[in-house]
Amino acid sequence: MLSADVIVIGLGSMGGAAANALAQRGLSVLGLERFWPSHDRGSAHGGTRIIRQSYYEGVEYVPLLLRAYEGWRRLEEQSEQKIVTLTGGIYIGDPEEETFTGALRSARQWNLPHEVLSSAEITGRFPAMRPAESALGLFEANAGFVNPERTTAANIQVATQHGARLHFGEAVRSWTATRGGGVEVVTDHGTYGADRLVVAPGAWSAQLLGEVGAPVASERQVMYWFEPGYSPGRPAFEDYAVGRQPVFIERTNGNDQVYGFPIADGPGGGIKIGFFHEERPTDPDAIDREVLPFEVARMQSRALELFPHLTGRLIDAKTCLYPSSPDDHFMIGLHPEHSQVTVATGFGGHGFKFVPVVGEIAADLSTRGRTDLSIDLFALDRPALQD
Ligand code: PYC
Repeated sequence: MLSADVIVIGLGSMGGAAANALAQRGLSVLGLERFWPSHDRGSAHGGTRIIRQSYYEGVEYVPLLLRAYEGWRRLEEQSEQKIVTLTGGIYIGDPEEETFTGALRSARQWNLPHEVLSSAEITGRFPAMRPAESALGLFEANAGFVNPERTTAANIQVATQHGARLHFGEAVRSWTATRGGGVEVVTDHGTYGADRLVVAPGAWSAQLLGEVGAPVASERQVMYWFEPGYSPGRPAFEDYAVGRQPVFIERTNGNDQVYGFPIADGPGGGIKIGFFHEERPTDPDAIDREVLPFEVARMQSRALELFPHLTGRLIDAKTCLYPSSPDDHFMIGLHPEHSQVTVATGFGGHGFKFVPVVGEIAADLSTRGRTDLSIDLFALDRPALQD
């Protein structure tokens, strides 16, 4: 039976980072992934994912984000890949709405560079957007996006350079904690043994983590790319593109929260936009990947509320899966019954920007049983996960 110090289940965003961090600490790592490297079946594709620091979801995330930014730089250096693009970020909401107020709270508490802009100032500076008159925006220059496919490829590359054995196209059927304090993992192709296990199964959490994974909903989400309608007197291509248009999150007048990105691939490209939550739990093995006309129409009419000239054609629409916890906070910790097993899941739609620091935390937990980074918010036994 092939054995290793640590087996990592799932080599997408978080599992790939964990395998990389563990291999760099000198452990023998076996990674198991049901799909191919940098696949588009889960939650780590679509060309762009937001990174930002002023975090309306909770001030507790900020120190982890500062650490993650260091990790992004290191990953770029080690893989010799360009992964990060800082083009600024703006979080727009009504003056009392959490998208804005939460971002402001975290920026103030952690002294993060930021500017508060009125609706007119937002349009003056970023002409493609015309938010509701009452809206306020927090702009941070230090935000932008990372490329998810390159991130996953970079983690795989660096992990392999440090000796990790990574198997693709090999689905895990089950794992068990063994009497001697190790683990045994059964796949389509064989049985493997290790002292420790990291389980980072994303949308497959319910299948691979039993009761611990049960609170994680695998949500079907759609990412859309719309071409602007260009004509004299309207915003030009440059106004929608990287360099001028920031990444954005917006919710005003009680509408559904959206997030999105500037045109990142040159003229002919589109603004990428999606709803934060669509509340469509699905079986990850049976997800409906067809995007229907009514879905496109709903998204385009919502997008027009913020980008009044986003009237061009739909360039593309792709589905992905968000492994979401009930309170939208991550789930990271040692398995409650098997301390040799580290669990990392529940990253929803907002976890990708934390990839390097989650790899570090998973490696800490797996090698030392604890981490010095603050992860109390992600406890596996918190009340929000209990029902
Ligand atoms: O940046 O947090 C984020 C995000 C949420 C949904 C998509 N991106």
